[in-house]
Amino acid sequence: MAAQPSLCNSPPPMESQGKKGADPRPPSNYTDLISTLPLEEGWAPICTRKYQGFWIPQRALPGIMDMQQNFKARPDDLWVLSYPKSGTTWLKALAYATMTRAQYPFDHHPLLRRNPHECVPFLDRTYSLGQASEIEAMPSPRILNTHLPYSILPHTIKSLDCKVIYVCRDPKDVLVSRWYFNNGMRPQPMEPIPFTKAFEMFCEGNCPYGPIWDHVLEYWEESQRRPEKVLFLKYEEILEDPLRIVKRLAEFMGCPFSPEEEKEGVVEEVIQLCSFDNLKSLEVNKTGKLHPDFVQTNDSLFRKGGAGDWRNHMSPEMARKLDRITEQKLEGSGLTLNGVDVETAATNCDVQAQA
Ligand code: PAP
Repeated sequence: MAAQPSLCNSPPPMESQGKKGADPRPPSNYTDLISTLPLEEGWAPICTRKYQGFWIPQRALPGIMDMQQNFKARPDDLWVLSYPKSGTTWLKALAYATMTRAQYPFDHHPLLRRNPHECVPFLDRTYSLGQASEIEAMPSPRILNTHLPYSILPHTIKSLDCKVIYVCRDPKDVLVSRWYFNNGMRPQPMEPIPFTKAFEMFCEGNCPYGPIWDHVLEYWEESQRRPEKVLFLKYEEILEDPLRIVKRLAEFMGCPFSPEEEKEGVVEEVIQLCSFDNLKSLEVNKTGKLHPDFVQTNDSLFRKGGAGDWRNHMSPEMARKLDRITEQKLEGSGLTLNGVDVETAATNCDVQAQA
């Protein structure tokens, strides 16, 4: 369904591998299999292939297949997992700041000099770049990240019962965030994807790592089965009550805040360090890049923040349609996802990311 010329073989965008000549490459023996998988180009320059039920970015697939076969989990690995554009960057920062709070003073913290994605590696990319050895060299306990759905995770993560923190977000805001991010990747003279086209593709489940509902449901069901191992969070609840969530996060990670820490305001310090405004204002997040070949600078990860920006892009009918699909897909699961609902949105202002 590509209306644009194919970009599948063009230089790599942010969600795909770099092309630096010196980078070791992942094994190419998956290429034949990948070429047989259904192809989707509507989100160009990200081209996706339907792999084990999900639209996975084509450039990431060799690395992901390599990871599925060869990744060696450790029992104390902590996984930060998400559907893209659901709050990954924020959760990485919060988990990393929580885990390392005794190691670094807050005014000299690595998060002040490094983007959260550098502190918590995104394995889909690391493996695509052929840099798995960097992950193997990390000291324990490691905090690691992937956008893979539960069913596609390397099996050692499951067999070793690793802890998982998953964050989800209102699909309407995920779509808007994805749309901006994707448009930022489109080289001149490509026009932005018309929002109505992005909306239709998203509603059909066609979006990188989608369908979103299947992704979220897999982790939701796992969190119901094994709550001590899978912590399921919503972006909107972190916005609403960051103090409660960060304390919960620390307990889950096995490093609860002591009464003294609470009295000294350490939880608030973690929240402040990882806040949207703080991270967005840092030089590394204004001008830095995660890889020299990426089109975007890190500021594309800190666009607007908050809940409800969908109102500025969707008609109430479109929002109702997407809400209805979400409700149908999640029916019977006990999970709801519609952060700021259509009726409330008509009267309230945005819930901004001021945590
Ligand atoms: P990724 O999947 O590419 O890693 P991810 O971090 O999941 O992206 O999502 C980006 C969204 O999180 C952006 O939302 P927006 O487009 O609606 O603005 C970004 O602004 C938001 N975000 C990033 N950091 C924070 C933060 N510290 N607090 C709140 N929201 C944040």
